[in-house]
Amino acid sequence: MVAPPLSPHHEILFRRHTGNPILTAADWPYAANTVLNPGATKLADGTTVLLCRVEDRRGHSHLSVARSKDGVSDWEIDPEPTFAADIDRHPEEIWGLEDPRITFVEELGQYAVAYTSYSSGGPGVSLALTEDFRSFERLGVVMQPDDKDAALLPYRIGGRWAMIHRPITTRGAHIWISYSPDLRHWGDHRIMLEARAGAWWDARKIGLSPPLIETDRGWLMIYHGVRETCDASIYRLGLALFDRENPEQLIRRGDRWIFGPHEQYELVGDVGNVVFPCGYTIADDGDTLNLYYGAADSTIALATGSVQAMLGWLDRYGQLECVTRRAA
Ligand code: BMA
Repeated sequence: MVAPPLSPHHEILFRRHTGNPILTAADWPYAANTVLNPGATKLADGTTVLLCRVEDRRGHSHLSVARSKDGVSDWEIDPEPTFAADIDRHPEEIWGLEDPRITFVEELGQYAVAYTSYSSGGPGVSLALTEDFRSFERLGVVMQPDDKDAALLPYRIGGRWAMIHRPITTRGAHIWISYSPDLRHWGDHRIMLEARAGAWWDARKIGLSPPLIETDRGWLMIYHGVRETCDASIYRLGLALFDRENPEQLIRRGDRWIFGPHEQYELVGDVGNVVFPCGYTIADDGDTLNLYYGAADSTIALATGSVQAMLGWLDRYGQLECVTRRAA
């Protein structure tokens, strides 16, 4: 399948790596159906860690670590699942673990991993802590089903931890923020960004993609918007900017998508027409952003952009928006 040519008049914010997809099930040291939607981080020694979702032929997923010095090649993949369902102690993981998002939390000296625990009641959000991506301490379910697309902010805001997530309510699939004194008890739930309606590219269903990016102008959010057509759902990415001290305060929201499925590996797979990033790393220049994404729910791909370019783009294509805040 080949997509029609793109207009040369759109601004390009992300360039795909020429070696895409950079990781596939064929690279895995054990049998896997697909590898997708990795969380990402860079360790203190510069190693890129991808916490990859690996789906087996039952349809259940677990998480496995791939490490690389340059974040592109020579991946060392754990020979067995790194972080898999523990159904006896955590029945909420009965149908697997999906879509991890990693935040380094300096106060704890640990990485927080927010992931989808696929329970028999639907997908919920679970949280785990790790120092080394070898052993994990589970904090259990922090947002009950139906909820996903979650990531923790790296430090307390006004004394409280903050987490972004995407519950589905009768009003639709919007992005929410919630607060906690201890990472276990969550409340003060507020809508942060709403899906638009009608013909918009991000109508009806949106969700956080990778964790928020801290910039000198605020928290930059890359979010996914889902366009439902009679043929398929198309997963594309957009941008929004939030106040640094008060992250539920929207500053600007882009009116058009910045990245969408176009290459064959994004169009064809278990679920075609999907680009789905759960993680990024930032290069030593403090600006170059390596975005790791699941392509067509089947493989892992990489695209590179610039944080400053995204902020500049938001100045041109972003609109100030008043969001009505509603309590849960
Ligand atoms: C979302 C999540 C992702 C998946 C995407 C596209 O709801 O389940 O894991 O990549 O749908 O199928």
